[in-house]
Amino acid sequence: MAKFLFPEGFLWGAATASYQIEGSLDADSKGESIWDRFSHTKGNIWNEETGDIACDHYRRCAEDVRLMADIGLNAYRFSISWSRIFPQGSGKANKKGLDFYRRLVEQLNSNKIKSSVTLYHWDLPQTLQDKGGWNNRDTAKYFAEYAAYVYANLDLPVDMWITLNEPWVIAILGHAFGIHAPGLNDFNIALQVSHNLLLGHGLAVKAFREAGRKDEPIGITLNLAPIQSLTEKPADLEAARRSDGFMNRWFLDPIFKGSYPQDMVEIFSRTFSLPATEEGDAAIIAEPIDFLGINNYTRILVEASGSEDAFMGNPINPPDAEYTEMGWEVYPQGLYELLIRVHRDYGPLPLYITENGAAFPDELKKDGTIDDPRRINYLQTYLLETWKAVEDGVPLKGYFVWTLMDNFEWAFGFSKRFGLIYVDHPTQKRYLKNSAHWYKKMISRNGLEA
Ligand code: IFM
Repeated sequence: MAKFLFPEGFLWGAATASYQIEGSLDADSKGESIWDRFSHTKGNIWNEETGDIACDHYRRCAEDVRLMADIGLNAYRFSISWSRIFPQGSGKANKKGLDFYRRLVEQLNSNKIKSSVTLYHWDLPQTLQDKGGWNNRDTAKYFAEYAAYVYANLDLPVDMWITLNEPWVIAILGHAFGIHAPGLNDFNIALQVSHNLLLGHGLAVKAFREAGRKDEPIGITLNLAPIQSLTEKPADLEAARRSDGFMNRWFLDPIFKGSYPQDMVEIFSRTFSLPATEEGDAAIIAEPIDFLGINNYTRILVEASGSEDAFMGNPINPPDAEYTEMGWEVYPQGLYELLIRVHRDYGPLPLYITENGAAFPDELKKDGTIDDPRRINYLQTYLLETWKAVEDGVPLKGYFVWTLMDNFEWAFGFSKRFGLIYVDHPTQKRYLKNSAHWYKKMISRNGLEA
């Protein structure tokens, strides 16, 4: 049997996000977030579900850290809920909110699990949304102030800091497609939001350097996908190039090259208003970072849409491919392609896969087991491609499965199970799936056997 071992010190983790697991929606003076508001608005979420209780992780945190230790994770990525720390978004801080995360980091540290802290995974304080949310440039400044408070007061060693999770999703799904909070449908706003998010990221990185948390790295997590053209026809190739500009380069270029991609500026400006910017923004956004976090689940295959001004091709779902419960094509070789490309075009800098995983319809058997071979196969094949990328020189330092436990999958409520741990939501009982046992073995070998 061949072995595919990863470099020593490689991080093997799982990831979560505050709103998806914590519950305790107003405990210890937490303020309302846009996801509280959005999920309580009829028609937004499958089966009218909400994150009010979610996995009750706010109260079951110690048990959950024990489960992480059982699986053998050496890293855990979680996010801080801004409205626990600043219930009104800014102004007076709520010490009790931060205490929860301090306890969590303490428990992780004492279990030798490295902590990866995301400062923003989508749950903006509602009071800031009432002032325009991310469409308001001031939100970037409030974000940096909140971040600075956390840097100064989460006074325990933290292993990695991540400013934002998936700004593309925040801007586009939340402000152009209306399927995520705050539920807007305006592409002009989405473009402005993308800029303000990037600005908030840059300001938070600057504040981090000023906070003097030496030896702790900071970066950002982007959702990236390899984009492929259905054919070699010039129109399809052009559609793929634009789709890549929209999905990937619109965020990568300003962060790593100091400017928005010129082709996309030109294409967007045919139909939309470009974001309002101020002098100095580009330099703030390009403030150097220590690593890039990549979330990847699938590839995007496109053909030309027929419209001259389209910024995205028509997506194609090959009929003979395998799909996850989200309808996402299982395409492991795309992760290899993506890692090589990001390293080539934006490196050299350490990379992490901060999310990768799959939802499948899992079934809890009477004996408390969950047999999830398709998830194991997904993880195994994606990790094999990851291994190849490392062999070919990509400085990848860690991998986080999405997700630790079945949780609130945004507009899909609890209907999609991505977890290594099965959560029976009515009882909140947790059960390790076979994939968790598989992951544990893989971590103990520091690699795959195939
Ligand atoms: O659940 C989400 C997560 O919050 C962000 N990345 C994608 C995951 C699966 O949809």
